[in-house]
Amino acid sequence: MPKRYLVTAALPYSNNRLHVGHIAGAYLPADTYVRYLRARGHEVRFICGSDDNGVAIEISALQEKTTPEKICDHFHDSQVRDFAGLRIEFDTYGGTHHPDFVKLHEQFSQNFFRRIHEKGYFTKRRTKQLFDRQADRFLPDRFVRGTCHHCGFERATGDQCEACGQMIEPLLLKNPISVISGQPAEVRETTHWYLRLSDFQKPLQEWLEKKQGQWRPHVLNFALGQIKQGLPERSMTRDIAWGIPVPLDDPDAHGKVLYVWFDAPIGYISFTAAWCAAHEGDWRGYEKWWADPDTAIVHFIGEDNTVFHALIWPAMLMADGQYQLPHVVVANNFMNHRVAGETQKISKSSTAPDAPVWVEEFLKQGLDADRLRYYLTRAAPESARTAFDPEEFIARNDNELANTLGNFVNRALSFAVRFFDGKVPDTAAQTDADRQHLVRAGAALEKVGTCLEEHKFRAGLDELMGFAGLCNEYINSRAPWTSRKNDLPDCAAALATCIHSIHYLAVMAWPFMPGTARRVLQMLNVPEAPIRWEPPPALQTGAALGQPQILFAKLEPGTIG
Ligand code: B3M
Ligand code: ZN
Repeated sequence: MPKRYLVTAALPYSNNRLHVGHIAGAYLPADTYVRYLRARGHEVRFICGSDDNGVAIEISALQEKTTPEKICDHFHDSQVRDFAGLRIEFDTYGGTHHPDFVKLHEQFSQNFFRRIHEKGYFTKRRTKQLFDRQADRFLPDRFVRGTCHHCGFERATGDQCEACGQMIEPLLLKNPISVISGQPAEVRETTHWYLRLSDFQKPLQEWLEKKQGQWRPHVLNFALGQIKQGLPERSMTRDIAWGIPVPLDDPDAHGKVLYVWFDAPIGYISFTAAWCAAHEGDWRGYEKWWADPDTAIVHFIGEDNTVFHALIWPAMLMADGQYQLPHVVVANNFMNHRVAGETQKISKSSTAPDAPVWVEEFLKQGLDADRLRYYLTRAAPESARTAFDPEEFIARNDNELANTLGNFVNRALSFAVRFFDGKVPDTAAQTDADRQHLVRAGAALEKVGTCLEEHKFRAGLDELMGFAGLCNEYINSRAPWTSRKNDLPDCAAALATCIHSIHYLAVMAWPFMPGTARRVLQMLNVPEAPIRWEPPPALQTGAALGQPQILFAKLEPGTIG
């Protein structure tokens, strides 16, 4: 039954270039999933955009001696280019402070805050906060660093510990240091509005427990573990200048902005509304996606965003009570980088600026983006951290894409050009082996589909490549190069079966490698039409095929630095 899906991928902060860890973590699996859902005939909106507000952007602007607007502008555009280069195609790519989106976004965020406030779920509290005397400003979130009070990691930021993933209570950080001046931070008083997450502990737990068996265990275990420890109240306002003003008629709110993690997920909603305004003439169309239980909301995120998407955002949604809760939160772990036999974290400070793990740098090399999509799905950190390994990238490209998938396609189609005048051969002499092979093709299509349905992208690609392997075995065992000399009808039937399998491969490859799927369809001379996830019909005997090309050339060692 066709259904409606609203799929989101985490909003990347607009203060950094995208790297393969981001792509493998959230954007590529989301794009793969969306392509599959569409091929199944579902109605889908795929929403993303830049996360423009908050402390991270303000710090970048301070460091670069420029304005937050300029930083956002620059990186928003770079993100748009990177996604396009990788064929990751959102319906809309918004930005929480982008000129085309900020007005709606501000309205949605402020109304959301006001409604929760009216319902009494915030506690206004005068509290102590870390302060930088030299810079004369408070130090929220990432403006401060220190030793994690959970695990002892020494460079934890004041919002979340990178090592253990847990939320940080900045006042509990040991040896807190200001990121602006490098000086030890001191403590001063200020006022903030805290969301009482503890009010939602029970409903969150009940909701999450119902997701057992459907969500990845590491997401559920993490979220349920946090609930067990007890959810602290979290301040939803900040003492910084860049962001969305706190919409309260209260002198204490003056000069404060919403916490970026309050407004960012609301971006998913406001960008949907912006899409509706631009394409349907009425922003209110977003309700069909957000308030109608016939729509399944699916969030793709990286592991460090789990606490926000599995606990805080659902608590906000429960407090507000107007929208649906997420149907699934799909989280991947981090992807590191293997350099000279060592595993390193990918980051601006430790990764070479021209390393191929930066999407922009990868694309500069002129390699087909599908090779990267393939590798990143093959090495996807679905249940544990993995690493981008340039040597493995080349080996998989050569052994799998070139030798297994590309070789089969090329062998079969070149043979048809040489000996069947570039036309689809006759199937009249089809054998049991041919029929069985097509049964296997149908089964593979179904298995890949089930994997994608269950967000098992790696396993889905394994199935696809398993079938490509069977195709090679099949053509070897049917040996059309032999039957050509002594049994032409048999040769024709075998080759027609190969061509039919290639059509299956194109359908299965579409979610993973859309450019490749298109090229294969061109080689089959099948007209461009939306891909449908169903067994493709046999091409007509005598129909002209297109021009075969090498699908994937092998790569020289060292191509990917
Ligand atoms: N910008 C964090 C990140 O990029 C954050 C995601 C927001 S999703 C609403 O890791
Ligand atoms: Zn920690």
